[in-house]
Amino acid sequence: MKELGYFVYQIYPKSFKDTSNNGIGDLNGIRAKLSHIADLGFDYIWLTPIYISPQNDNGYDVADYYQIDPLFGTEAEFDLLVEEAAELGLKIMMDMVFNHTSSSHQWFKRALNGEKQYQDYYIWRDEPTTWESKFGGNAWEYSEELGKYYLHLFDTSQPDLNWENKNVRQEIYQIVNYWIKRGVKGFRFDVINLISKKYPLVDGTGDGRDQYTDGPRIHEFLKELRANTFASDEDILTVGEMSSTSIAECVQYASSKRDELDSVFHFHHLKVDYKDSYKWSTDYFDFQMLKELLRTWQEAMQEENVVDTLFWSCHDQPRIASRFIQAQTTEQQLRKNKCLAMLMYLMRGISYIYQGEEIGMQNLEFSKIDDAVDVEAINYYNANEHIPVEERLRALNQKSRDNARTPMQWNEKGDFSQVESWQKMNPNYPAINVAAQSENENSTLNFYRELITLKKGNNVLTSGQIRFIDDEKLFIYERSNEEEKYIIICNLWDQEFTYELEHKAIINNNGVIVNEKQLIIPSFSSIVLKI
Ligand code: TEU
Repeated sequence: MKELGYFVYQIYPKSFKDTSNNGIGDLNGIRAKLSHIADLGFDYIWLTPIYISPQNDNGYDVADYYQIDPLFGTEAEFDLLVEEAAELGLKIMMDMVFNHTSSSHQWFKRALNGEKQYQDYYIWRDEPTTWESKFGGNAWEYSEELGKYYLHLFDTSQPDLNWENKNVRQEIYQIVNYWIKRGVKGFRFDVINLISKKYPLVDGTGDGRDQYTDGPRIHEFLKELRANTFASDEDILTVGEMSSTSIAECVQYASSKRDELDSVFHFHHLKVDYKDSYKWSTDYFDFQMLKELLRTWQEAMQEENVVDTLFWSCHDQPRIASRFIQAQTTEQQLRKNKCLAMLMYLMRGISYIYQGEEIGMQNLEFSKIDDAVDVEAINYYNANEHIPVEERLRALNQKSRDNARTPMQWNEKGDFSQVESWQKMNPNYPAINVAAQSENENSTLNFYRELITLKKGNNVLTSGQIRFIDDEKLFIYERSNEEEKYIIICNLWDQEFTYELEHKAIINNNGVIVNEKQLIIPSFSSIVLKI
């Protein structure tokens, strides 16, 4: 089992740091900022896709798995990045997108050109099923060239690969092994639980997800992938991104007994602000659901001795600082940032922190649809003309993936790029930036540093047992082993609560007033007590 104390920093290269003055972040930008990541105490850097791509889905549409997109830099710069990161104790984790390729990949082009061998790399049907694409619309696109429909669970420019074809699987193993040879020490597999489709292909229920999610051959495929690639190196950390999955499946994906993956990403806890499961709903938060979901998953993963992942953010989620109950003042916002961090990262699992989260970066105000860049956001906006414009913009403000993809705010001038950036920077950069927070002891950034240091140096907080304590308004859990016990209490609300407790030592305090037997916990505050 992999270490539960690992911390992974996720970089969205396009928006991290531009050094080539084209408004797009690059590998040299990452190299220039490695010490920011190393100083915070991270073990791994996960890079979202940097391969050659038409960028219709920001690199998740790969046209060549073997080459770095010149947009981001050169092959030599990548090697330097791996080397320089290693010198600082950081390993590189690459994003592997194998559910689909780009339609510009030569395999797809050759398929359209009539090469039967490559047609079998993809999934075709004479008539579409009713399946819906994750980005809206039907999941089948007609090909004039072949007179058939191909499957694309995401954008039309992302045709799904046919994993039933052994040649496809062999190609994939070759790709993974190629990156292992280049010194990569981790893999994040994009929507990996969608690769096994149920045959024959039929409509199924709803949007069709029951026909391809956690499909019939998924565990076999993952075992084969591992055996042919990363099984050879115990040092490699793998994580699978799972779409609409279940605890039972995840326990199997990440069980050390089954030889599939080391860990999984699951997203249920990030749908607690989806009213009636609808992503674009606004001004909604179900605290009980958040508590229940985190508790159930944590308990199940612990019971099965499986590694869980802890995360609030990634490039597909709105900014966590802007989610749930809204802070009314800057002071409250600061407490909220810290409270969220403490709640998540002292639980049991490998922690993933997304660029900008460590300084509490926030969602964008969308004043017009032109502010949106993401294909999913634009599709939602265009498909919902019956909803008033202001309401749609509000939904984008709260839920669009664009919120996560605005450039990193390095100092009071922004300092992401010398020229206009590919995506507008959040105008709050003079107030929220790395430089200002580095100098401020009380900042969100320094709290993340403190929390990472605290957890990594503490056996109980990494590998101790977790137990949840039910409370109507507070989020409370204990971490313990035979010798020690810690209790973590978090108030995610904009009101004060009290909690009766006999305690001994306080190792962390965030505005909580401690009386002899009672804690007074102001809005958005949290505390770790040693019992
Ligand atoms: O995302 C998978 C996925 O299904 C969701 O995160 C989805 O994009 C989101 O819920 C829509 O609201 C992965 C990548 O992380 C994402 O960036 C890609 O767009 C997607 O796969 C396709 O490769």
